[in-house]
Amino acid sequence: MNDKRDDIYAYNEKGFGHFVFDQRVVEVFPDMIKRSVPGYSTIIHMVGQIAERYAQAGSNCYDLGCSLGASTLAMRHRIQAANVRIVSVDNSADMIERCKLVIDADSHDVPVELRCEDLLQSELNNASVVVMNFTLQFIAPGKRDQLISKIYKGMRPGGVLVLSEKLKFNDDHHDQLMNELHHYFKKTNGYSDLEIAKKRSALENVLIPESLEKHKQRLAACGFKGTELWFQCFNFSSLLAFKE
Ligand code: GEK
Repeated sequence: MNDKRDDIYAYNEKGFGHFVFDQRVVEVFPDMIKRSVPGYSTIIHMVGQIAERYAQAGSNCYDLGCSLGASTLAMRHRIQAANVRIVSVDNSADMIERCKLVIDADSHDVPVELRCEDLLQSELNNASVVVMNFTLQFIAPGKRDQLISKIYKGMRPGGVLVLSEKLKFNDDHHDQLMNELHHYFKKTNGYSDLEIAKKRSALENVLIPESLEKHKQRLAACGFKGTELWFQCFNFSSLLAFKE
């Protein structure tokens, strides 16, 4: 499929406003995320593999902050267990509307329920697999403990949470280095210095990264056991957290 190219910050003079997941972003989202998040396609592919391994018969698999349903489809195409339902949640009506078209165009038979809801209000139960791919970073830091705790409580024993996040590093020098390497990644993917600077400014106080240590400490405090970092490229990471 030919993704529409993300040029939102190339021309738009109003590009310095806060970043929102609106129709304009929906139009270019697949291109935007692939050219902005190192390892995105690998993570999506592995989400399918992880879901195949961990989905339990008669359980729910969640895609929290589903955007256009990339993780939803990766899970849907790989899940083998019987009577599994995928629940995909996003609070952007524009995202959910387009996601519905994507899911409707896909013929796999695992049922998918789309919900336009705030994750902080959304119900979660009987879950064997929960995917939160680059979404916790958009939740207010003061609400993150309660969200992770709710996810833990809604999971079955033997279940897994896949938590992908942009990271901040405690060492300022390393943090700077990782940001520079990320920006160079974007530059080699065709974004100009001006586009990168504008997007960075738009995401200020909207995408709030935390350190790996902070994520591990929160997951452990909420009850998860054996949290493992399974993917990292510069300041982009993905963790597996297990419920015993
Ligand atoms: C992917 N997982 O392609 N409640 C529900 N959804 C939210 C909330 C909230 N409180 N806050 C933000 N979102 C996807 C990519 S994008 C990541 C996820 C990115 C939603 C928001 O509307 C957006 O669709 C998604 O979280 C984050 O693997 O763009 O960097």
